[in-house]
Amino acid sequence: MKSFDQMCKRLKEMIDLQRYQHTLGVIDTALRLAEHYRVSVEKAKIAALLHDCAKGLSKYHLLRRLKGSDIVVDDVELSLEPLMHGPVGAIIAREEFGIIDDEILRAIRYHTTGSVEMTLLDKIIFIADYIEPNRQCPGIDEVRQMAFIDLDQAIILAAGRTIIYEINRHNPIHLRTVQMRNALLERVKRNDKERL
Ligand code: DGI
Ligand code: FE
Ligand code: FE
Repeated sequence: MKSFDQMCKRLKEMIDLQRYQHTLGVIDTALRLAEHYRVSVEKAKIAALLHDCAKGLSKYHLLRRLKGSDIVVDDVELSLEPLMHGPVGAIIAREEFGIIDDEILRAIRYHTTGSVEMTLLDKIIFIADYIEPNRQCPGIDEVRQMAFIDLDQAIILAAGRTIIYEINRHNPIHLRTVQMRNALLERVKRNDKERL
């Protein structure tokens, strides 16, 4: 594995400056969340650094990377370019950055759609990506505050906003985005009942 500085240098050559600045924001936010929720800050730092490493690739190169890899994607992921950079990012993190830690690789793999059974690290990368300081969208401050109070509620808010946004643009919603939200709603409901 390369040193963190070497990885930063390599990443800078792969994505544009704006994406790199977004990445620095995600690292900063992910580190604060990792400390707050007592997750490995080392893993959070690397997953955040590499989460968008495939974002600069064209559809042709995304597809080429997927072909011949052992990462399986479904038809919706294949049909929507924005959904391909997570899986391909995990491939590049492993093949070009030498990351072998499965927890880091899956956090990168699922950072756009989420998944039904998310680890704490998955959740931290998912929400850090959404709330990092360079991001601006209506209602984001509510998600920013919620992220440090209840991670599941924050993801429910973020996923809900993404789903509404994509539906308004007549885009398909990935099943995993919906399944993640359903699973978290169920979990929050269970926790509320237990507290009564
Ligand atoms: O790569 P980023 O811009 O930092 O953020 P991201 O990886 O979370 O998301 C990339 C895009 O994917 C973003 O515009 C939201 C979109 N997206 C997430 N889930 C879905 C989706 N788009 C569609 N059509 N369906 C989804 O389920
Ligand atoms: Fe992304
Ligand atoms: Fe991102």
